[in-house]
Amino acid sequence: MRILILGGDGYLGWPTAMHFATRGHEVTVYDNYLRRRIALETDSEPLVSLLPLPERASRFEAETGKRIRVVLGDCCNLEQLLQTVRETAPEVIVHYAEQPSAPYSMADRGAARLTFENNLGATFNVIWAVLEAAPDCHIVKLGTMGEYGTPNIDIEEGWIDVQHKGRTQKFLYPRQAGSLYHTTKVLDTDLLWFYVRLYGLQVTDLMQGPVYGLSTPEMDLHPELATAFNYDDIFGTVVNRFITQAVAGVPLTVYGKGGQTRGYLNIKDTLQCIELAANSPPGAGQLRVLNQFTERFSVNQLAERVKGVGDKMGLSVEIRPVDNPRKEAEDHYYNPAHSGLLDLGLQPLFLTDDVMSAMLERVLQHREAIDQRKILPRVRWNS
Ligand code: USQ
Repeated sequence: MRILILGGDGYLGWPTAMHFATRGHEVTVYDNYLRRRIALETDSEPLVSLLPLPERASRFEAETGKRIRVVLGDCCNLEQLLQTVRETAPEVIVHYAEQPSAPYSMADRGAARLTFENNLGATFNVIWAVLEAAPDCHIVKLGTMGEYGTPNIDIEEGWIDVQHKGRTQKFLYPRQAGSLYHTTKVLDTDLLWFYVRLYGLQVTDLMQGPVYGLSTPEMDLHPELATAFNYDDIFGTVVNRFITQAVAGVPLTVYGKGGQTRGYLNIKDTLQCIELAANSPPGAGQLRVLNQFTERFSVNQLAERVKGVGDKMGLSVEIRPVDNPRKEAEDHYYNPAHSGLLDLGLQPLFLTDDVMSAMLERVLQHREAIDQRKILPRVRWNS
């Protein structure tokens, strides 16, 4: 397949590009380094610094003989994006090109505006680039489980049948996100659904939970092929943060009561999910929504498990709850469906003790690079 990966420099974008290129697909990555710029501005650089994309692609070619074409461009520039879509004639576009940090989106007015304009502007332009230059292309879009929030009823996979006064209609499942970032993803979904309904686009919208991990077969080929592994409060997701905190000897930062439950997945499973979605397009005029996670646990359960494995490795891990910087339910019902990707063939890789100890070992190799000033929360939701 000809695959265009928007946001191909990111935590998920770069491993996705290598994954598809290794399997013989024709891969182009497109990125404007927005995440790198925000990381610099907010003092949130990843654990190991990254080569520029063209140099990473050269390293990948040297290791595998496979080529990844790199275009440095901005999805918010429609002409630039259109040109790339015309040149690459993609059969699949994987759209990751969004500001992905909930805390950043809540930092101040400037960060909120950037998140809003970038995320909605990018999705709008992706839609129009496809309509004008590749109308049969399948858009695989990264949404988030956070679109649903934490309702007090079961979460379905994208859609729900509503019965009202004796009649029934299928609607998008109600969404109520807990940050502006998550809300931009809600708005993306509505925008995509509009263009699917009225213009016949084909879209898979993946509601993904927090991802963890720093190893894929391709990343493991050479240190210069690593992805952006963040442990700071801005870009670091909770599993990656707790693993790094355990290594640094910093008490694990459970926010509030720690009953917050989410659906998690290994970065290797993200790659499986994207590939499964790309291999089975939903068809013109279809919006397919899949809930993308493999297991769920609360923040407290996660902290206890990291402590258990860390202690066995001699790290003596402490857990110290901190005042929750976010506005979120700390004790809630959470029962989301997630059978769609399993039906497509997903073989989950769970967060076992072995997986955690491999992550701890890997982060231990970079212990000296951990900057403890990046760990405690620096953004409060209501400030
Ligand atoms: N949390 C802690 N301590 C920490 C960090 C986080 O208790 O040190 C808690 C948070 O309060 C939250 C939960 O852990 O309840 C998950 O937080 P997170 O930072 O791992 O995830 P989140 O901010 O929701 O965002 C991440 C990605 C985002 C993706 C989302 C999926 O950054 O791009 O969309 O996970 S989901 O959470 O399902 O919406």
